[in-house]
Amino acid sequence: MICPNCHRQIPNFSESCPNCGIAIVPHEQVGQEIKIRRYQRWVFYAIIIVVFAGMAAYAVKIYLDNTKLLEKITAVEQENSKKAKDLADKEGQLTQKQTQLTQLQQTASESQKLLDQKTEEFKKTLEEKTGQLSQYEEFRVQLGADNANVFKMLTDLSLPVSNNDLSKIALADYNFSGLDSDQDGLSDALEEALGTDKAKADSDDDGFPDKDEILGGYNPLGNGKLPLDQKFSNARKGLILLQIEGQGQAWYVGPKDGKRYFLGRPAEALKALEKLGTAKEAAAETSAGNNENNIEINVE
Ligand SMILES: [Ca+2]
Ligand SMILES: [Ca+2]
Ligand SMILES: [Ca+2]
Repeated sequence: MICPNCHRQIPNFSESCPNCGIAIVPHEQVGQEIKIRRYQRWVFYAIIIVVFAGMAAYAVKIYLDNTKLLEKITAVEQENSKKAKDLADKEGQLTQKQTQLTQLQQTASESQKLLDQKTEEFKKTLEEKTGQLSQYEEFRVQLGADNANVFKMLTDLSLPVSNNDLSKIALADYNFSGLDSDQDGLSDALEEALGTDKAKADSDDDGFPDKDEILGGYNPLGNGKLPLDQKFSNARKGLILLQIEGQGQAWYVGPKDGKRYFLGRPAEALKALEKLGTAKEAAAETSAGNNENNIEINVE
């Protein structure tokens, strides 16, 4: 056999080279060694393949996971987009509701304002009526015993009236006679009831006498016309009105012409009624217990 180191001939089955001294390995041992080495190589290859396969599988898994994650993210984004749209819609509706609420609040505020105004007007009217009633009561208390019966008849038949309402009814050319200090054709008593100056024929110095102005429908105490109201007058036809803001002067509203006829103060009123027509019958009806606020008097 040949030494594998010094390549010289050596005896078969030598355990070492007699020339160079290197240990000689037998052929069987070499074959075994080669088998082991091959086996190890295949194991190494197998490990490498397994590792690569594992890495590839892991990469595929990561890829699939990523794909799923991306799908989930896309779905979530779509859902978020939908929710954002819903939110925008809700905000739009909320804005609309707020606008409606503001409008309702404005309407409520206006209604409240109107209510306050009406309440205020009602209070004012109530105060006026209360004032008129107290004046009326005061006037009743001031009346003397002589006037009591006449007054009772008048109050049973009459309605209280304010000066303002009285001015809405046209004046009839009747009962102007009596003491006339300023000689303007209107008696002092009538001028007291009308509010004109009984010492001046032309109370407002406009060149037109009081009588001409008042019978013509003009204001004898200033510019313009009287606030005549035919509807108001018509509603009071046939009634006796008692002027509670003055001295209790009585007026009769003609049932035909709707004008007011001066009856004078309570004591004088009965005479005036007698002159007008059927005051006696009216008084008799009153004493008999008939309290209707309307009597028939013929006005010629
Ligand atoms: Ca006069
Ligand atoms: Ca006068
Ligand atoms: Ca005048």
